Amino acid sequence: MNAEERVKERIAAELAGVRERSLGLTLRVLDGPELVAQHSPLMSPLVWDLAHVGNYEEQWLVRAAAGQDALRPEIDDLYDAFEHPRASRVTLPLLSPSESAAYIADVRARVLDSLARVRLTPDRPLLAGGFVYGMVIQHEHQHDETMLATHQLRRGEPVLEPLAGPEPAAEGAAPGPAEVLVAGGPFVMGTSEDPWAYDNERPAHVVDLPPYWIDAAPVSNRDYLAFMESGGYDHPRWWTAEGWAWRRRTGKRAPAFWFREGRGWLRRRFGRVEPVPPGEPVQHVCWYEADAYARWAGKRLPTEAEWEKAARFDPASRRSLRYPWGDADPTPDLANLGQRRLGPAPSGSRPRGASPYGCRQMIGDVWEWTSTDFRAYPGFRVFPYKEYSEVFFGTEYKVLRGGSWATHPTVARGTFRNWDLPIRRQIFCGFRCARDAV
Ligand code: AVJ
Ligand code: FE
Repeated sequence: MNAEERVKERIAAELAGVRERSLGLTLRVLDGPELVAQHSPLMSPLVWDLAHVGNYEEQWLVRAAAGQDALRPEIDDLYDAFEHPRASRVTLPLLSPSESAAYIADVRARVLDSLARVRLTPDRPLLAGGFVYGMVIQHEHQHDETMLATHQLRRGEPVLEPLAGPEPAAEGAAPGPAEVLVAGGPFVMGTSEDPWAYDNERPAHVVDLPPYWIDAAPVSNRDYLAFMESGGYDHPRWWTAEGWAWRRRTGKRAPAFWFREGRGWLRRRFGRVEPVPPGEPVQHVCWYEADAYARWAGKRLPTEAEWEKAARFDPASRRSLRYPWGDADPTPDLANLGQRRLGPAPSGSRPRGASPYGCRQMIGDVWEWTSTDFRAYPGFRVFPYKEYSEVFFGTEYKVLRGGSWATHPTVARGTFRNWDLPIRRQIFCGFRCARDAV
């Protein structure tokens, strides 16, 4: 088998895998009314996500990659994320669940049929290394993570089961330093080589940083409760002006999905109510809350560059690795990814997956807020369309790094950049802190 055939084999396997995942979040677990319902104004009806990933696949793999005619051009507008805000999608004449299932299967059959004939050669940048197929696979996995956030917001009986059993005891928190020191100096940020990297991760460029300390693990519920119990939500001194305005406007006093019972805290997760586990990384806090916690702790959020250097720079070889542990693909003992469990592992888990500096859980478990606005790297070029990244560049969105327990290994890597508004809490986000080394 030559290199092109190997890439095609991987593409076919990944297309099948991501579709299984999408069906397991929709048609296999919920009935029609639940699929078309709006579970939260923050989210699309699940049936919108399902047909949207099919329409995206039609546009990029049937039309652009294979050069075939459009199947259903008249529905492009319905599934255009820029035409209709999430809150209004429930009012559109969307395909029904069964029509959506038939449509995405129809698209998929054409994609598999044409994949055999498409040439993944370097003379067409869209196809080189299978890029556009990787883009469509990553797109569907990202929507699967979005659908998991919809499931988390949904009220009603639980329908999701973890793919793997409970976290094995041996993988639980191991003692390690609370913070690690990253020496000052340059490192290579981003990538020019990764064939499936998005335009916003490119190009590789040198960033020189002063020395800093960064937490070896994500902030836990125990840590966050200490902030809450010391009046963290009551004192404007820990909050930026915007953050305090958010705090006052919303009346929030705890992470999303937490509620008080007696003297303790419970949380609702995928329809199950349970005591808040102290050792788990805190999830469902917005950027303002993360930033306030960090100030209260005498620290700050890491910049995006600090996060990436701590995650993937190897001071011994002076190289930036693909992942904290090296260049090998993620496995369950290295990172908690891919919805294998329906939540993060205890803070401090998986020492084998640590970065050369000793930071654990940089990949998987929770998305980590950074202090940095989502902007283009120097030398950025739109590829292949400006609505993926470029239209979001500016000061509105904050960068999150590392992926969560819900992120698929094909999406999680040391250079991947996520972004969201600083008020958002429904995504699977947490944070770790940093501070200057003086
Ligand atoms: C990169 C997760 C912010 O969900 O808005 C999905 C990914 N882009 N469809 C998003 C995406 C187009 C994007 N994020
Ligand atoms: Fe999308």
